[in-house]
Amino acid sequence: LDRAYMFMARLRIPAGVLTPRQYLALDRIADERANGTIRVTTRQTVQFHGIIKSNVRAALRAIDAALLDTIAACGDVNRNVISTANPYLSRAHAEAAEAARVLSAHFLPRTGAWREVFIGDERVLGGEPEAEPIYGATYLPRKFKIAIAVPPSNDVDVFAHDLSYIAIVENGVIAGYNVVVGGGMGATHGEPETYPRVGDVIGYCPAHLLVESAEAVLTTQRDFGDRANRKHARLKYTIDTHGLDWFRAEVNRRMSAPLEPARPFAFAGNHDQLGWTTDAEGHHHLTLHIVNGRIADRDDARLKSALAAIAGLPGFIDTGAIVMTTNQNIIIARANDAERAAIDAILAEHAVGQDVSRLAEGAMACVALPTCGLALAESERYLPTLVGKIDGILADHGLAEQKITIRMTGCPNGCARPYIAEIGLVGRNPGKYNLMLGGAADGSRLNTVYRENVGEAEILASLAPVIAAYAKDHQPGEGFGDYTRRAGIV
Ligand code: SRM
Ligand code: SF4
Repeated sequence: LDRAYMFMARLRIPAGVLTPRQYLALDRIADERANGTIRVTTRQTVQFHGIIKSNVRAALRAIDAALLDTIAACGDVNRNVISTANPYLSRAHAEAAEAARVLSAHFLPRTGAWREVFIGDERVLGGEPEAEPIYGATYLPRKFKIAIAVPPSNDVDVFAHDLSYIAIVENGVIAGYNVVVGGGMGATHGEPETYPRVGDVIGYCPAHLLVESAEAVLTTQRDFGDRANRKHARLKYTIDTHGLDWFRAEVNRRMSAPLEPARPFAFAGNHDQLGWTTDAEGHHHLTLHIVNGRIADRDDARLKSALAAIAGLPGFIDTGAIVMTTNQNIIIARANDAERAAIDAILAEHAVGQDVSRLAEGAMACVALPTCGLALAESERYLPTLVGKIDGILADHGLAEQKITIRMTGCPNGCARPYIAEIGLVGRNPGKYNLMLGGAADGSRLNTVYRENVGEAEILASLAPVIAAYAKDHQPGEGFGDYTRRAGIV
């Protein structure tokens, strides 16, 4: 007997956009080849869990048949390129999504190995290293992540990735981008030489130099990143080792024109705007809250069936879109008036409510147990319970309507970007977390450890007086994270 191997598959979906038919294909794969659920990730794509070994090839062939793939969704390469959600909102949003697709294609490994191994393409001998014009024979020292934001939304958390672009919109089009480098979340408990870091804005590049600038940053990391110690191999460490000025000069040296001084920008927050919105052309878009990204049918709400019914709506199936967000939500996009009414009816029929607390709206948890081999504590399965309890404290202090970002991970790798949340919870041991406070509401600042290795009772007991003090003393418009800093709580 062989061991009962089980796999996770993560798709590459730059900008997170699917046609309804592609979504329906994924819905079927979840049932036929995986554990019956679809998981929207913090990088705007989806994962399948519980694919048993004998189903792996069939699952990947079905993904390929839907004109999708899992290439470079993992590995020491450029990962799924994310952009501010909903390309249908404005021309600038569409341009940002297109830029994400262009970057994704530009940095896609040229090797045919994925198709040879999983899809059954004929093997081609030789030529592989030469076939990788950017990665060469040894690829990158570590994973590399790119994000694009269209202000005022910082839904993608531009300061958390190796390389980010902040769109500078002039007359409705993207004139260029501020370039942010050196963000990253991963750390290891007890190893202070590993740390989360927010990115630095190093300049501005006009839109036509987007790919060139990305290649300059990525190849600088390729050539100077630490290849001896994987825990020190991300771009953030390369920058801290050599210095930001050196890094900027090296990037400029690789470009046809140097980066210009950064342009002014302002972010309003990093949450998704839930609910219906209508664009200038009259199309409706519904941002649907998905609890920690898990699309499943439960006794109380049949979300998975509802989304499949919506994707299959006559008319919408050909002209609509399903868009993943980097807050683990889904946008049902491009509905006309009649489709909007039908979508509302389907959601009601399947008991999919949208009555979410303000705290739950800004909550994100990584997958963690039972599938993540690196998890030290629960996350996806536990955060909703904790949020419910913190909701009670907020309501006691008249703060039920207060927006607060709360994020939990089952280990310090930071997959739900917890180190920039206003309330961060990072797993230490079963049932125990580091409680972090002081992140900014727009994702621009790291939080700080407030209590170490604490369980639920202590988390609630620690938060209650801070919430009470915030209710009493905060200035008009002052966010929870900003208050905890000003009041000297962290
Ligand atoms: Fe992650 C590893 C899940 C976004 C930092 N991440 C993993 C693995 C594959 C565990 C493993 O290596 O064995 C997790 C799979 C769990 C499972 O059972 O599915 C996992 N990461 C996830 C997802 C699904 C979390 C989620 O709940 O949505 C996200 C999928 C992203 C995607 O679609 O591509 C996910 N991971 C992130 C992010 C956030 C982001 O990219 O915006 C981060 C922090 C940003 C960063 O990279 O600095 C992140 N994941 C890590 C790390 C730490 C990297 C580091 O620099 O130290 C690891 C571990 C590693 O690479 O060694 C990791
Ligand atoms: Fe797993 Fe840790 Fe990432 Fe959570 S943060 S999914 S526990 S690697």
